[in-house]
Amino acid sequence: MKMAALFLTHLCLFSLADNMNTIWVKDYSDKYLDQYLFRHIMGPFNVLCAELVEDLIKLLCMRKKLSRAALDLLLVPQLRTLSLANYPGLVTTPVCAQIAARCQLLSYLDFSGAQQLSSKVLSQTFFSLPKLRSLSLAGTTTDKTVLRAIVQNLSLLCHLDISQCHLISPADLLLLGGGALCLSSQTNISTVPPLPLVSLLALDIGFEEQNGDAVAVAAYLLLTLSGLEKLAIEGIAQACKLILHGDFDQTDMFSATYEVPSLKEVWKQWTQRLARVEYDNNNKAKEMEENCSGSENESCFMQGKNDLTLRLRDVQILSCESLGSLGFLCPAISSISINADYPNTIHTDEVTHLTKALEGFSGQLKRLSLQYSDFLQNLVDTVCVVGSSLLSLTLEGLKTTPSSYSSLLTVLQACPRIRELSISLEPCHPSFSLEYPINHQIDWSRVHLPDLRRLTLRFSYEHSQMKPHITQNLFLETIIACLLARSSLLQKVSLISLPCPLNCIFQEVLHRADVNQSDSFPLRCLQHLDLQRTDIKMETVNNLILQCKRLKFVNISFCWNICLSEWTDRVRSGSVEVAWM
Ligand SMILES: *[C@@H]1O[C@H](CO)[C@@H](O)[C@H](O)[C@H]1NC(C)=O
Ligand SMILES: *[C@@H]1O[C@H](CO)[C@@H](O)[C@H](O)[C@H]1NC(C)=O
Ligand SMILES: *[C@@H]1O[C@H](CO)[C@@H](O)[C@H](O)[C@H]1NC(C)=O
Ligand SMILES: *[C@@H]1O[C@H](CO)[C@@H](O)[C@H](O)[C@H]1NC(C)=O
Ligand SMILES: *[C@@H]1O[C@H](CO)[C@@H](O)[C@H](O)[C@H]1NC(C)=O
Ligand SMILES: CC(=O)N[C@H]1CO[C@H](CO)[C@@H](O)[C@@H]1O
Repeated sequence: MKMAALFLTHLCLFSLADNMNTIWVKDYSDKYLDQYLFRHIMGPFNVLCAELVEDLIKLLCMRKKLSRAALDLLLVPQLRTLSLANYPGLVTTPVCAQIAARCQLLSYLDFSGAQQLSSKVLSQTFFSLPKLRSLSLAGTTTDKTVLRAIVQNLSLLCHLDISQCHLISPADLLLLGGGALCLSSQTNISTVPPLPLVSLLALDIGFEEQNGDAVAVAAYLLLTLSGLEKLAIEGIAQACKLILHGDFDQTDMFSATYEVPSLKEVWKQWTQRLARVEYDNNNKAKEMEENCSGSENESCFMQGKNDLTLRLRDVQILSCESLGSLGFLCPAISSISINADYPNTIHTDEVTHLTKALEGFSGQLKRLSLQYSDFLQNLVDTVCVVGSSLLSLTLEGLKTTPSSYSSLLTVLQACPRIRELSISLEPCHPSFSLEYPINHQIDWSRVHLPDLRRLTLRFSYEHSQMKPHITQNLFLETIIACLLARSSLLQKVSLISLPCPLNCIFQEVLHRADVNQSDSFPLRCLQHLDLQRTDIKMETVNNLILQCKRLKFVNISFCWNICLSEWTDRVRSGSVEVAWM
């Protein structure tokens, strides 16, 4: 009964979304939209519960049907979450005024990409949203004044994303520490506590390179925002090294320039806080300082047991330097994302350094994400040192040669517990025409990832090309077949623009399913299937729809073997949505 009610609610939402612009909003947009600007509207949506309005907005966003008029009617007082990330164009000054006036219960707000708002409008919006806990302003005109308004007004804020805000300099981030990071002469925020941030994403900010500043800022933030678990800023690992070594003097110039307390002072307060929390006597921290200050020797701290630690779990870093210090100061690290393409992160011949540095995280790392525009085979050792504990692996930008897929096999075998695997590759350059010989000694039964739930293999393609250059590639084909047939918990599969035939792989997997019983059917948990730009045929898609009972969505856009009439005549089964263009 509950299921039925749930289903009915969904149907109603779908219907509302479908008819939003032709029925629900029509009267309002015809008569009022451009003539008046209402602060408050009592409309049909005011009586719905918050979750329903939130679901409706999400649905309209997903279907790209959210209009200005619809938004006017949907900004109701009960809203608690609002994401306009896909609609930067809708986020205008009047819309902000409406949000500030009407939606004061909001705890989650996403304005990513809303470039047309001035920083003044942004700041004023936050005056009336005191309940915000999560805020994304990525890619907006957020500047110092906005940060100040955030610190002064959003005292509950736990999650802040200000990535790609080019008007913020690294030093501006010190504002997030509130009064703790300003000397009393800087009146306004001297009494404000630091934000209770759990996650802060602030990569790609500022225009100029101020590398020295970034490390100092990272050190200040690490010692002040003590609740941080997820952090993406420049210089994290180097800051950990600075803290561990007690090289506080290095930042004296910085603290004088920006009029902040000395890092040593901030460090003292941090150790005292920790001491208060964790020990009855704070002698230990003081003694540690006396014993270790000025020492160039990391092991001094290591001897003092690893008591002084940070809570960071999840970091995005731009440098492979000092990863050892990161691991030592932050023993809970379980997720690392590295952009090796960023200038100076690593050089091709230095992948071995990265591998060595990651060795320190062996057995504890659950997620690894690497952006690396070089050959897949270079990264095999790197993944292997942390593979045994990984639950999620993302590799992006890799180049391939015919022999790369044997490396891919090694990578997969090194990660037996993986649940999410996402790999973006560049196809082999056509000049590598030689087929890489399959070694008959390979024991394919060892390609077994029983916990895999999400699989993405995405090859890049030229937009000028209608279809990728397809060649037989037994190695890659066998790997895909093994994953599809043996990872029976797969829920989401994206195989995009593959450079090898795919249709026959699915046929084969389905064929096996016919033979065996449905409870061992390979794709029985599959819900989402994305096969853009592959050679899949409609007959195979129809069979998948009939056999995969949980399937909800299939994308077969730009699949050149499928024509409009086949798509129109597709089998209807349950509520499977099939996207085609
Ligand atoms: C202090 O706040 C006032 C208004 O609240 C503002 O005009 C002024 O610029 C602020 N001063 C500093 C140093 O930020
Ligand atoms: C600091 O040094 C003294 C004397 O060398 C030693 O007794 C003490 O245990 C050290 N304290 C810490 C926390 O390492
Ligand atoms: C660091 O300290 C340890 C123990 O006090 C010592 O054995 C080691 O030689 C020192 N290393 C350096 C580089 O000073
Ligand atoms: C069908 O299942 C049986 C036992 O579960 C297995 O031995 C056999 O290889 C399967 N057939 C195919 C084609 O996978
Ligand atoms: C399906 O794939 C096409 C082609 O890339 C894409 O433009 C479209 O947004 C996708 N459809 C859905 C509903 O995700
Ligand atoms: C309630 C509250 O603290 N409001 C503050 C919001 O921020 C502005 C300026 O940034 C302050 O002037 C308000 O006092």
